[in-house]
Amino acid sequence: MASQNPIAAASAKFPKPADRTFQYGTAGFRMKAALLDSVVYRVGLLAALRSRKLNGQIIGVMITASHNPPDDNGVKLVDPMGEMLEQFWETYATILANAPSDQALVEAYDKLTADLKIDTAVKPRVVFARDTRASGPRLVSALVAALEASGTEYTDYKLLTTPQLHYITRCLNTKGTTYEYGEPTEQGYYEKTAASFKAAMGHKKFNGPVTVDCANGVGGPKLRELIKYLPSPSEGGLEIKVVNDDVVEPERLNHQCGADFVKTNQRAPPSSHSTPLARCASLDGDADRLMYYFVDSDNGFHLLDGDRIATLAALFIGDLARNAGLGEKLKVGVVQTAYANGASTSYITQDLKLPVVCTPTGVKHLHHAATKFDVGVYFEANGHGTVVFSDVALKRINKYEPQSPAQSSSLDVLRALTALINQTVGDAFSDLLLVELILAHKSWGPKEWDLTYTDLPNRLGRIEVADRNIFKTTDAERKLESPPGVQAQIDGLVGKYKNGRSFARASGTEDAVRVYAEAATKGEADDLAAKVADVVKRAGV
Ligand code: 16G
Ligand code: MG
Repeated sequence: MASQNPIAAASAKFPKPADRTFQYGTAGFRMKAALLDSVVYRVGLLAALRSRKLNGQIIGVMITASHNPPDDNGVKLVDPMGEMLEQFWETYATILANAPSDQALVEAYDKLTADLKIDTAVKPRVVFARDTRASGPRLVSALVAALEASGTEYTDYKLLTTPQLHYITRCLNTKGTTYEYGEPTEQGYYEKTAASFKAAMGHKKFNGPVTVDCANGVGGPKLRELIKYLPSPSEGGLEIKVVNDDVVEPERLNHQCGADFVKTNQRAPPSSHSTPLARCASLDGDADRLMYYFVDSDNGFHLLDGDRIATLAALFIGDLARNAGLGEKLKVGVVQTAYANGASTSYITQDLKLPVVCTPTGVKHLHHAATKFDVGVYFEANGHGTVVFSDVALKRINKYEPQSPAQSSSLDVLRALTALINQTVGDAFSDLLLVELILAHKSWGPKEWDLTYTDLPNRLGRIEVADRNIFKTTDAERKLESPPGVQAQIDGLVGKYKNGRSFARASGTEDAVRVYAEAATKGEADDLAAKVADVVKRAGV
């Protein structure tokens, strides 16, 4: 009898809304929180299957909707090394989420167990955390119901940033091995981050404070916690001013603040009263994205986005490797998406003389490509990203005997950075500290950073069409292969603009097609974007 099956019995408490089809998108399931209970329950089952399939390695589950409005929520899985869920399993997530009844769910679960040859004798293990959304605790109960019904051992890490959960997942799975990543606790995260920051800082001075807008999300209280572990300004440490850290009024989350607000509106949050040339940064709602910005002496706003963080990190790490005597032995490369400003790509290839790879949108694609380099710097323009060091690179960095005091000091900084930078996923905290260290080492303010190259004017548009799925891309989303003929029209338009570049792709998170265009002047970029949008509209009816 189905009702005696614990999975079916618990599922009955979290019925699937009949009229909905769910899809594991670019970063998990994300929608209005009211619709998510059945989805979270089923993701809990999938986490159990995934852990069993991987011989009881620990899987992470994060409940967050990142930069989305307070009424939304979402859920995503973290693989044992702290990476995003292996792509193939997204299909299984979608299958479980859409099983129309409790009985159909049990059948789908059993079928996956059989098809994937999962050993049911293995005890699954899962850890989970959530951001500050009001719906979080309710969704946690759906998750716990699934973990109990599937006989899973679990630990609730309560409130964490997304990158903290990725960190803890990797620590747990590497504990006691030669790849031990750190202490699998929130405190362990702060201690590791603070110790490596201090080591990388040396005796460098920070030129004034950095103000961090925490999007009124989980990043606020967690950043305040991290600060307790960092050297204080009176000890020569960095002064971090925390703003927009109200997590008591849930409706303030991501409202008129945060990384997405700044990137989309190309302006500071209205709450910001920054003085000229002061460094400002914004996190998103789960602290895995970072944006920098400043106003100049004429009150002009300057955004320093993910492309800027990537170029700054690549410049600094490339120099460090050379100065440490490891220039020939460490292949540094940069990974971007089609959204990267063309000027940043030219700067990396022509000035920094480093290779650039372009991948489709979404952290998992960039991360994967970055692991192919000894040192892979990857960032999306929207501020998601990190730097990953391969095992070979880590060995070389740790074993190398410096040949001079100058080599030795560069090597010390490089070693500290390998520990500071979160290797599992982009982490706004470690990215923030990395940027601050680089600026201090170079004695640069935001203006010097901004002057490394000049962005090409650009425009991003959003077009609603009847069915976005007809827009299929190739060449890392830079070209449309369907509908037929559309790419030729875009090419024809692009050819008419100096430094013109444009592409259209279906969003992975919203029901829309996005159009990006850049050109030599703002007017031309706007014009090109509008014309390409027209082509998309006509093709999409
Ligand atoms: C998700 C992705 C982000 C990507 C964005 C694109 C992760 C953790 N997040 O937020 O990397 O830039 O989707 O959204 O992978 P779009 O497909 O709607 O343009
Ligand atoms: Mg996020």
